[in-house]
Amino acid sequence: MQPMNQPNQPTPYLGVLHRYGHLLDLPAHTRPVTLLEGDTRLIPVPRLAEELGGDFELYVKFEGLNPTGSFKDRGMTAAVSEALGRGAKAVICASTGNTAASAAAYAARSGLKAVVLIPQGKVAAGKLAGAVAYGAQVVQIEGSFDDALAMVVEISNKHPIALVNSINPYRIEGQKTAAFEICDTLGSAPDWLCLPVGNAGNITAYWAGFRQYERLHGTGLPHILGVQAAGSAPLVLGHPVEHPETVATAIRIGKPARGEQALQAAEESGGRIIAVSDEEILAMQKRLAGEGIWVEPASAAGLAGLAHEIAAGIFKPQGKRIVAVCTGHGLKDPDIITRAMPLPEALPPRLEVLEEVILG
Ligand code: AN7
Repeated sequence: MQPMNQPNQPTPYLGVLHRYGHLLDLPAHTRPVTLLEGDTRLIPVPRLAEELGGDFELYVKFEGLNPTGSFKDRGMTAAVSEALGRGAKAVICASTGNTAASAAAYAARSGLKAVVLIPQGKVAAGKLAGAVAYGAQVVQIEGSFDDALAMVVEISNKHPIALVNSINPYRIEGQKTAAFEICDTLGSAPDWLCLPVGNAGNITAYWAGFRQYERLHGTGLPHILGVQAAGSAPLVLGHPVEHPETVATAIRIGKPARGEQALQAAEESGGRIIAVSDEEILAMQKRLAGEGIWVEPASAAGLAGLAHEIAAGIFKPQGKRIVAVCTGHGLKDPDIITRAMPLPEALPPRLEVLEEVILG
């Protein structure tokens, strides 16, 4: 008998713990909970590179393509899997929004209760809606993210509720997978990695991930450019910011929990941490959207920092391979676009009117 023609059976993708779990320091009791996060695209943006004034390779690692629309899902799959395996019944976090949505989704997936604390009035609509949709108990704190974080640390020390902020080491373990993916895609580490910095978990994890891959596979190490918003730039100023402010609400953080590690990552890698203005962040958000990549404001900060340094003549990109991490999807924060948007013109349903308007 002739064998039947089989359609191509691609290897199934089963999430970052399945793909990279052997490289992550997770306890044996870990019970994987996944939404098939990770495996995000590295999108080449040659036109943007040219506009920025250089002959160099530029890629966007678009982390907004994760299941809940941000990079947080990589660390959250690890943290919630560990909490579930240890027998936790609930998880808790403080959040500027994305961590909340991610914790809520992974808790829902594993049947755990999620409690999320957010700073009052400063969380983008898509993030709050996500946390609510996934069934989390959402509490607003009349204070900043930093106040909320101090509270969840205290309450998780007192009660059997698993803390899933990036203070939790398993968040960093899972988050390292983004660095592994970049090396696997490019065949080596890029020359530079630029990314936004808020509570500093992501930059800490990237650096740990790149170092681990260098030890294992000799993939080299990137220089890291971490970028804060000027109104929330404790790592640039060298002291905490009591009342952080920025349009990039995701990184409106005045006392980064892993600030020391962020500074160390920047220094060890031969990179730096800088600040850019809200105007520069929004301008870069617009330029990226012009490439068809809509990211939330905070996510444009890394590239805004790169653009700033090139324009100032501090950074010479020629011949380099650069990856910019865009941490969250634009859909998270639609208000930032619609707020300044004139309502689209309303027309009667007649072809000649439409022709007049679009063809002039
Ligand atoms: C889109 O969700 O801190 O430096 O509570 O949502 O690892 O904190 C979010 C942070 C960058 C900064 N981009 O990353 C939270 C939260 C986006 C973010 C950051 C965040 P970290």
